[in-house]
Amino acid sequence: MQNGIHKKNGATNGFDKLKSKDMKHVLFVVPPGVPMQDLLDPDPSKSFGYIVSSIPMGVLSLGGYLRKHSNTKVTILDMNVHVRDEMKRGMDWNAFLKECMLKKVGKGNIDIIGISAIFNVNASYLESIASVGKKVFSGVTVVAGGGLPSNLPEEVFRLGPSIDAIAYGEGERPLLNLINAKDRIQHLETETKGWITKKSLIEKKKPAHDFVFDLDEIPFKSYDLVDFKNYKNLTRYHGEKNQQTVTASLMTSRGCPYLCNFCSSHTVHSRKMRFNSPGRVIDEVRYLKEVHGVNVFCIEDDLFLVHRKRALDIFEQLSKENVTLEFPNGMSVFHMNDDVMIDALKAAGLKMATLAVESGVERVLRDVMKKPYTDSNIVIQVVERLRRKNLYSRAFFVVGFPGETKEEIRQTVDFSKNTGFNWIIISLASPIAGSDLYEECKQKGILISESLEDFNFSRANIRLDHSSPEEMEALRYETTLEVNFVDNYDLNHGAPKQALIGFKDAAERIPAHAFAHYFSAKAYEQLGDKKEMDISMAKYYDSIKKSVQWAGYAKKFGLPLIGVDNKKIDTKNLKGDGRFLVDGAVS
Ligand code: B12
Ligand code: SF4
Repeated sequence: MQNGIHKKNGATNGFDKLKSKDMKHVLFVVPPGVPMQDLLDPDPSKSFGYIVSSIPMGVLSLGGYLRKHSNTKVTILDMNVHVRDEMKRGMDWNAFLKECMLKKVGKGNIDIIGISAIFNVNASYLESIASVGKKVFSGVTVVAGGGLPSNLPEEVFRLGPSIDAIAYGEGERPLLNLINAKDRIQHLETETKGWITKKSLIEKKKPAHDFVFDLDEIPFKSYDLVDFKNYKNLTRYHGEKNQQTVTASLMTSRGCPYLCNFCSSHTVHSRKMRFNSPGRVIDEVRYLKEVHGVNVFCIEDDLFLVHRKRALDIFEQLSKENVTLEFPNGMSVFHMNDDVMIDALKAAGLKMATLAVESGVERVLRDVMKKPYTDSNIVIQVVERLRRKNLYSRAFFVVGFPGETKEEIRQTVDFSKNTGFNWIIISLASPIAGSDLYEECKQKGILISESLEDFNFSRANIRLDHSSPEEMEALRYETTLEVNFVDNYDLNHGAPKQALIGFKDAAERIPAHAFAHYFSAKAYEQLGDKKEMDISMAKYYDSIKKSVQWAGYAKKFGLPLIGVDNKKIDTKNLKGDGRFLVDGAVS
């Protein structure tokens, strides 16, 4: 089977053996997903060392495509992994980057460096990658692709003057044409399909997407170029987390026809959907299982469930594969409000359903977010169905949009408390470049910061007429504490083991998380485990003794205060744990 799969999809190893003097070499660099200012900040509560990363599917797809259709060697340098595992505080970024490039590439030169910038926070690394790359590899062409450069080309060239060109949208075909070009710079200057250059911007040439319409034409991603051990999940949400799991992300379709105002996906993948055939999806699953030992699959499609027949077909085949299935970036609730779909999902390996609920208010869903569903009863019914099938539900919410009233935000918070989700993740509306929300905020002049690094789902970056940024950040943080810990659904309904999943995860990621320890103790108490209960309580008391922040939250929510002076505890000006704030996915 393994060889069959290899041959069928042109995957992979054999191509590097085609060494010849004409062989080209492309180095893809994935910048860290944390702002550089946090990376270099000596404060350990910043997100350094706390990087959530998953297999970089974009560059793996490009790598597979180039290797199939051209005589190209591909190397991938994911700086998330190197920063997390090798960088020490105080290190010089450029020197570290250079060392990583040299180590990764070894002997030989590079023809093209491709920077993959799918997130706004990648902005601060662009110039260093381009300029260090140009110093290290003579005559190299540096291009950048992904959502950030596709949406903000002028800004990207301003921040990264050493970048030669920007790939607009999906990069498979544009990059293949570039690698095959006799004169790369001339090709970039003349080709607008898929490319943007400084010259084309000055000449106001409109770039055009260059999509692969039949997704089955793209071979399996070049998985052999990454080490799956480096992507052992850092959260329980993005891949099940335990020693035995090996996780891979899957993208089985591209594009989404909907118009959600906070979303930028269409600017890269378009609103016209394209799908891998079910057979091809299962082939890739089997390949990953057999060759890389993958047993947890994170489906990252924008809208996997939209094509019901295809989805059910894939689930049916997956049910024979004995794998765990996750949808970390949210499932469309309105496509799963029936037991047939939920049974199929469960049989395919779903244990935790992640629901893209976004708001509990119909007017906000319809008029503000432009969501494709507006009936909150659907959410209530789906949660009920999931519960009946013993499936865990966690829900995504977003608040803080222009046009959403304070009362509507309160209603969404109440909805998140009262619907019976096992866990919630609440984000602040963040105007990502390329989204309608970004355009609206720019037009109304209500962006608090124009710095791309401040486009973060836990930091308020939209000026609202009813609440200050600090109030919004506090509301987000405190709602998270209240719903997930103080009023935890499982703890209140006699399911302490299930409650511990979330508490332990939070405690592991943020060792000083007083609430995680206190409510773990409550769960152990229900389980009759006195020893673990005492350990957790001791950690709780230690945390509130050492941290005025946690003591403040403990007082605010009426948790016991021993070893601290109650009168001195300030319950105002609480800021939360830095890391808790940075990573929207934490709790
Ligand atoms: C998987 C994923 C993640 C993973 C990381 C993925 C990784 N390691 O690469 C994790 C979980 C870490 C993640 C986190 C977040 N994500 Co996310 N994520 C995705 C998701 C679902 C899939 C990305 C993907 O692999 N796509 C499949 C591949 C094939 O497409 P691609 O990556 O876009 O690559 C293609 C092109 O961009 C281009 N390209 C890319 N790189 C390059 C390089 C070169 C040289 C060239 C030529 C072309 C090129 O060609 C590729 C092939 O066609 C997208 C949604 C989407 N539809 O893409 C959101 C998306 C990228 N995420 C988004 C958001 C908002 C976030 C979070 C802020 C969420 C949160 N609340 O915390 C965080 C931010 C993380 C951070 N560090 O800042 C937004 C965009 C954000 C932005 N522009 O800043 C997206 C678009 C979702 C959306 N609907 O708006 N995410
Ligand atoms: S948020 Fe999801 S459903 Fe809405 S437009 Fe984006 S990808 Fe589509």
